[in-house]
Amino acid sequence: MTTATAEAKSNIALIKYWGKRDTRLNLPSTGSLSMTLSSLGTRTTVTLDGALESDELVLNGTPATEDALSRMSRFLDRVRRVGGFRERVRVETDNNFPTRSGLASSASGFAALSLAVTHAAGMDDDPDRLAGLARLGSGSAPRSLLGGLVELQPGVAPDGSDCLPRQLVAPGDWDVRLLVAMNTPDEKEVGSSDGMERTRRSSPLYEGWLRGNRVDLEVALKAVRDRDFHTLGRVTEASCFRMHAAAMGADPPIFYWNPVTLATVRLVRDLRESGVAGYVTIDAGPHVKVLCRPGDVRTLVEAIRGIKGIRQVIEERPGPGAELINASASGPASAG
Ligand code: 2P0
Repeated sequence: MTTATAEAKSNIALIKYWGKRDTRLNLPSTGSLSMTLSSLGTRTTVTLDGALESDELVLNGTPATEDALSRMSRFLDRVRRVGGFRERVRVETDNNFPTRSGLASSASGFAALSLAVTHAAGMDDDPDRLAGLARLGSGSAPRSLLGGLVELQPGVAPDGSDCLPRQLVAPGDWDVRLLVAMNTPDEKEVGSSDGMERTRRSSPLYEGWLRGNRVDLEVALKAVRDRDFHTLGRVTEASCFRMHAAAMGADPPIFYWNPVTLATVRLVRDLRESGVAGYVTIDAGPHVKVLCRPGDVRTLVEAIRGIKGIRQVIEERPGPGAELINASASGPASAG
């Protein structure tokens, strides 16, 4: 048996990924730009066990649903093929935030799992290969492998070999904050993969979203290079609203917002008019994340906490990339 534990933080896209150019290889149609978080994340322990007949998944101390297990097992089958091993895998994973609620649990989950399982299987630690594997699990997972601000290019290669994450700013090199305003512990109704596929197939706004994204990403990359906070904030909001507009244009339409989401958006806009610079982004769930600078954190947090329906506001800063916590072996993983 060999075991390894890895930790990965969640990431939030400022320039969103929404739609795939290849669904089998999970390749994005658009580039994206994200911030890896400092506290919300996943810790995963993987054990390769020759005595197991099937993969096992324990999520936050409870055996996972059939759906979650089969998604993970399909992913592990691909890792087994690449890594040339046969053992079934026991996976124990803990998220320190609600799963499937639009807080990027699949990004941190598949980043941590990829790192842990490749290590437990004794595969080489080539970062590009690791990113490729993580992407097969979840399109946003390669971004969680790196810390700070990260770009993920869609690439053009049919095999996805040029779809790789790149660190733009290391944690600590630009002190921006992201306030995560949680308003419900409920799971989202439409998962990201289904939502983006439905948008691609049925929303007449999808083409416009793709065109807008290319421009938004260029603007955002320059803003990051120039450390131009306001331009980054404005384009962050634009990317978010364009993504959601494209999703709302799908058939049937996809709404991730609830009334508290909209109340939070309006509050942040009103505060901005009075000189408090926060910019919102929203993922495939109802929570609002607010990009801001350190000096505006207190005012924003106090104001957001005053909104009826807000349960918790978590302050995040650019955080670390995925890390191996420990690994041990009681015999080599057999090559298959
Ligand atoms: C993002 N999201 O860029 C976008 C914005 C949600 C909204 O990436 O199908 O779980 O596994 O590639 O990575 C969430 O989608 O979807 C996501 P798959 P994933 O963060």
